[in-house]
Amino acid sequence: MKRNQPFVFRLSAGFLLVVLILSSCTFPTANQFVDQNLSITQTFSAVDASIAQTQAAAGEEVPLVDPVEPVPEESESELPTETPEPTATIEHKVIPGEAPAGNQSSMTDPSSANTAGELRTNAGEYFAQNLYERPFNGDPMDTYFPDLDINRAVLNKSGNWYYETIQLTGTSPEGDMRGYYGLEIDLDLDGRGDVLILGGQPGNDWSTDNVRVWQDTNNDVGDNMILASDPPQSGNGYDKLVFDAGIGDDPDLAWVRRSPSDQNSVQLAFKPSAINSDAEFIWGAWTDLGVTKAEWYDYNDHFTADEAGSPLAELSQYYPLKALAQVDNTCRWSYGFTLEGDEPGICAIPKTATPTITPSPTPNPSSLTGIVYRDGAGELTYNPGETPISGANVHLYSGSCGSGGGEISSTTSGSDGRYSFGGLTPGSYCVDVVPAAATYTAKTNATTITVGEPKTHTVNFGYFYLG
Ligand SMILES: [Ca+2]
Ligand SMILES: [Ca+2]
Ligand SMILES: [Ca+2]
Ligand SMILES: [Ca+2]
Repeated sequence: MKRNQPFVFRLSAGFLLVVLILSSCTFPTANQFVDQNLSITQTFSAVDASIAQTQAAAGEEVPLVDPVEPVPEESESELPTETPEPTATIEHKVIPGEAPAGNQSSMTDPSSANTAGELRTNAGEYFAQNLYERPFNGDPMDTYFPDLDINRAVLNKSGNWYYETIQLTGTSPEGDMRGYYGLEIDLDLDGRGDVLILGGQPGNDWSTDNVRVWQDTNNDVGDNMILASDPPQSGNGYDKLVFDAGIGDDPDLAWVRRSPSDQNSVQLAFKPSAINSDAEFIWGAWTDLGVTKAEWYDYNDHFTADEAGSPLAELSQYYPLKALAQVDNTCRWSYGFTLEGDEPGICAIPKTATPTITPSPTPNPSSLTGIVYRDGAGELTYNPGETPISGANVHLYSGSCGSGGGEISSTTSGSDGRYSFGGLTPGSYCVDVVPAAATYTAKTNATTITVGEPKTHTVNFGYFYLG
């Protein structure tokens, strides 16, 4: 960051953005990650070149660049001490806190650790739909990058920060996290990413070093066919770099670190303003240490399947990995709203993800049974041994007795006097019986039953003095 100081404050924020837009949107390539200072130098070399081009093209002075102090690149690191200026420091006003526990939005991703020895992946790779599982070097795929292999990604919001936690399979052999880590956000849910946030080579403390935020200003991420591969790329992908290692309108916009509680996890923090304070969006996690070019998103629009190669040994004619390697991403999930299932690029919605809130109808509907009998004792209570009446007509009505509900069903008692109705869903019913021979002095009245939890209801119908 120190090397940034003289540069930043010879520019206004507004002019800086112009420069950033005009300059390359790439982030340091795989070979540069080992030297963050080198990558920063190169970034600003590119910006300086853009300044010169802008001046030449416009044929005018750019007053916000100090014309009397052209600074040789090799002396930039000494400038803060040699020419201290009141504004010559990126002053962070706020720093993210602890990522909250919880799981406001998350997705899982396959680990390729188990098949790495066979130089292949076996899940999570679908080039045609912009879904990658490529935590390997390109051909011959003999180096596996556990620190690029996403297992899970979680997004939570707490206070004025979004926190993304990416759980990787492991670290580098040296214990480092070598890649760029972050997420792509689709604000208008059209399957085209709108914001890309990536933070590289995180250390143990929150830092804006190597953290960049891009926007797509002309909605061409995804090219002609959203998410689907359609090279050659005709658009410019993420074309506007709005935050670069603390440089931008807000020096505190986005941060990265390793998780203090899990050595295999990386955390990003960003302000809602990075995503237009949109509270409902679709997002997906990324790791990248290969192509690392924001303007080439979606990668399956930039590369053909043949150029990109494939990690699917024996399953793909394009095996092994070629130009598109050392990258992993997840399917996409919603934040702040419930997916309907037809949104572009989302993870498959498991059936258990949409629990039904209707407690009924019950899986095993209730039933109603009973015996029609000749009540020898006359108390209208069935006693074993009393004479069953067969051929009696038993009627079932909706609603409680006397409510005027219509007849639902009817049946006839069997030779043992028994009847039954099945398939009763919760509610009230009225059951009544008319014997085949209708001479009696007393009978069990029509009876209301209330069906709730699945069970077998019993109503017996006795007749006293059936003659
Ligand atoms: Ca993975
Ligand atoms: Ca979009
Ligand atoms: Ca496309
Ligand atoms: Ca674009």
